[in-house]
Amino acid sequence: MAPSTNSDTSLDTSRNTVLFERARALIPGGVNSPVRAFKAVGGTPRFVQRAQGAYFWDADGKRYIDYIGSWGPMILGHGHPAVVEAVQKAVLEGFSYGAPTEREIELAEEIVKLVPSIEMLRLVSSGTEAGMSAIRLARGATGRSKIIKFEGCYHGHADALLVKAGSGLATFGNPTSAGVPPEVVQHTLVLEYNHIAQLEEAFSLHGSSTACLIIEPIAGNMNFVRASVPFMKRCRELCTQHGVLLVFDEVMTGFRVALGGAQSIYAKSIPGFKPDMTVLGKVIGGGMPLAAFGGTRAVMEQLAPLGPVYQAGTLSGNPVATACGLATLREISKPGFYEALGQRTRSLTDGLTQVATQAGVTFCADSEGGMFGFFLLDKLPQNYATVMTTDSPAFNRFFHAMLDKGVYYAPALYEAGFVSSAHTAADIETTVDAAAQFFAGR
Ligand code: KE4
Repeated sequence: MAPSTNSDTSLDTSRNTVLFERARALIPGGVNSPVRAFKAVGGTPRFVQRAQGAYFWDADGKRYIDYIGSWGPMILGHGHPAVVEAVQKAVLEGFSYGAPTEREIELAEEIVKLVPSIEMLRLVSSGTEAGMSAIRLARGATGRSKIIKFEGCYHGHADALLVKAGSGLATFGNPTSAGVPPEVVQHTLVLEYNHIAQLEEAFSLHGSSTACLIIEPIAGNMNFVRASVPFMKRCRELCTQHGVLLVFDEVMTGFRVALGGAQSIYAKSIPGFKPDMTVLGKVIGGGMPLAAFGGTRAVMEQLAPLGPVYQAGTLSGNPVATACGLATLREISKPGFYEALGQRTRSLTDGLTQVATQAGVTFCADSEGGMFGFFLLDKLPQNYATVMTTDSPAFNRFFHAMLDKGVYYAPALYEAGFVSSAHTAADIETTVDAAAQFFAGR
């Protein structure tokens, strides 16, 4: 199939283009997850040939500094020796058994030790599966149907969660996807992130019939938006008052922003703060398909085979994935890991902010642990609507300029970025210099 022309209409013979054409013939959009298609930023996705440390090489052999890291899992960088060794050993013992293993217990023990709000947990294979199961469990445990989520937060693609805000205050949502019947989302209430008055009104209207409130505590699906402490405190108070389960979706923030996740950060400002359930993914699998949901014993024991809430999975607790996850958790638990990672990430956001400001570019950024976000806005946004006021053509120009210079950011202005322990000070300097060149010449 002849390669398509690239943006400057010259014949683009890059192998990425050839592969993209081949992929699009057989896989919808040429990708197995939509955001990878570069639809938001335009251009040709880079097909990864291999990755090591902070880098990957595309199908043309070009090296990129990788600030996606598989959308969060690769907190140690690609191919960490201890993780590779653990996976190599595990595969020689077998790929999958469909039967319990000691390593699932070891991983559960590690997670429970690091996340005190989790007394029991169930391992699954994706964040979507974990979020979907947590919602079902919340509904089963409370006997209630309604759920509350927030605009701009993404919790995977389970039907009940593919919802956009309805028109007006505290109304129930409309599907964001074809194929989701309105009756499936009729119980999902979508509120504005960080809007305390709206939250209070929603609870006054629906608190007694709501099973759970699910939230990304630092919303990485709005690039990087923190829930304010007063807002999070109010979420906890209202959930407690109305018997609603507070579900923390830490698929992205778990073990990424801190060893104890975002909940450990809120617990520093809100004495005794704990969610009732936590959804985990990404980092706990170290790059292999593994996620989890956990919470209090009383809630988790409602799950089959103990209780009436059904949930299952052929590859749940997969022995190779648990080996990968366990090796990852052991590395990130080492003293000083997050202090060093946080400083490295902050050096990136501070450097980018400095060169943008020097060039007179409207720019702001924020970071926590190994997760960061930046905005072509004059101040950090507090909700989705503000994030989406960003000048997307300007973002796209920045994205492609950096891509051309071998710096790989998320191909969408509403996605977060990630720094690994493999990123060096030199990598950060190279990145900041590339941004400075773009800002100077924009
Ligand atoms: P997965 O089903 O993709 O493993 O996890 C769903 C999910 C749940 N909760 C949060 C907070 C998430 O960020 C995600 C998935 N994140 C996206 C990136 N924003 C994964 C990338 C993709 O969809 O390809």
